Amino acid sequence: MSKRLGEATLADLPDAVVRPRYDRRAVTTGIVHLGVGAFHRAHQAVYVDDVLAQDPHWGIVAASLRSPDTYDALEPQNGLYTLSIRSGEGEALRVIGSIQRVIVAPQAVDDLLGVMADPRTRIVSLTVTEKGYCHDPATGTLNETHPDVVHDLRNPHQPRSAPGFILEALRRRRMAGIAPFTVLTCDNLPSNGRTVKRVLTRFAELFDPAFGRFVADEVSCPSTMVDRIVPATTDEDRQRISETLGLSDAWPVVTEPFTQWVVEDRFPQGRPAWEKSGAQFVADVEPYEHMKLRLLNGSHSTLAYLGYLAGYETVADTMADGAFERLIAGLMNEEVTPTLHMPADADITAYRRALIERFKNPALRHRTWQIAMDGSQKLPQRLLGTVRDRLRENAPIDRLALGVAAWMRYVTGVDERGGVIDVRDPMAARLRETADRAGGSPERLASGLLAMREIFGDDLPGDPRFTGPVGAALARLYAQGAKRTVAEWVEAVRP
Ligand code: CS2
Repeated sequence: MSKRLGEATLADLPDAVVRPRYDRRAVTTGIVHLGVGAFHRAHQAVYVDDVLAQDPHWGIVAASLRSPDTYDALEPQNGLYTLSIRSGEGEALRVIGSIQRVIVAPQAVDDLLGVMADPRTRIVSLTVTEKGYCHDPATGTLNETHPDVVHDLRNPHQPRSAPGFILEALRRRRMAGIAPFTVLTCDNLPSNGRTVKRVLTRFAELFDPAFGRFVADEVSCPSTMVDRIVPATTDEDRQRISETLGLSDAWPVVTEPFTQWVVEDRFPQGRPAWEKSGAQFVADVEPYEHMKLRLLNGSHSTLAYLGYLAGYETVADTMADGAFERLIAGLMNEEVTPTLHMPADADITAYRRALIERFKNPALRHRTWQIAMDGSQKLPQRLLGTVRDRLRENAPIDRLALGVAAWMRYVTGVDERGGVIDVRDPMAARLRETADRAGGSPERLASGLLAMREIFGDDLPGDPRFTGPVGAALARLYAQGAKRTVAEWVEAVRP
């Protein structure tokens, strides 16, 4: 395949491929996005693409905070890339044009800060994953000893972290008398807007108390619930999509038909009319966020650890095992749903039913290994918050405990056949040391991991109603492996 997807070749696309219906040269930048991964490109960038024909002031300049990979792929394509929507029924392709330019932050700090400080930029949005907020996952407060925080406090004009970039850009705007942009976090954190505000305020305060007060009083950080399953793109996806396009696309993104975005409507500098592309604007996102983090992501992580240990490569493969499907249905219906307090118009039953089908989507090869990443940052909001709510009611937590135990078994770095697990986690080294010290004893492993307060907080490690079921589940996983444990667990806890 010789020709590349780009402005010059858009006209060569087959008719079935949807493409931008607006003049990209007329688009101006209104949004700077930090963390230009596959999720952003299959979610927010699509909502923006939908509105640019009516309102061209919201183009995106997207930054990678670390790797140049996305820049290398998209720059020769003028920022264009293909969105593939896949299900058992087939594949639909659409070229997205809302990303005007990609910046590799470490190589172009001033370029990025310049666009962030430009008065035309009214929103800075983020998908930097849980670990990108430099916070303590159990408490949601800034981790003041985080190496990037220490670095950025010493070198405020040359930041490395997402909060460091935001603060330096806000400082420059403030000096120039330009109103702050709205900070829009699109990561799966609990109360994500409030969390990012807390982190930014504390970080600013460490520079200067007056700056801390300015951030607290003047910077709007609406919370959002984002939902779309976007597995990492594979070489097979690249090849298949490029063949259909008749042009090569170095980095298409592949996703499911489902998409949801619930946003708090607090944008003092204005915002795109995203409601026209299906976003829901509400006064309080928290109930939706809880629903999504606990039902979807809690199930996802449980499936990822147990499924990986059982030898299943993808979520769909794991769900094809009936015992795993029953476990997840039971987790959602019996243990998670009673902790949710939803507005009357939200249909949890329909959401749960749709989730089971989404997890089973045979066309999405979502690897259990991918979801298993960064568990230390994910467990608190996905499983442990639910555990706390259940314990407050003295309600059983057997399935939640099995999920936590599976994470413990997984982070030992050795699978059930003695093979190595590539554990990716900012705390991987400590997790590994703890596992090594436990020397194969499930009791010692559980107590070593439970001592990590930044994950389990100060309450759970001392609560036998939590440590008991987790210890029992872990012992079972060691004794008989994940597959048999799940099969027996489903029978044992059947209501
Ligand atoms: C997944 C999420 O990788 C993960 O941890 O649970 O990325 C999940 O696919 C999205 O939150 C779905 O909206």
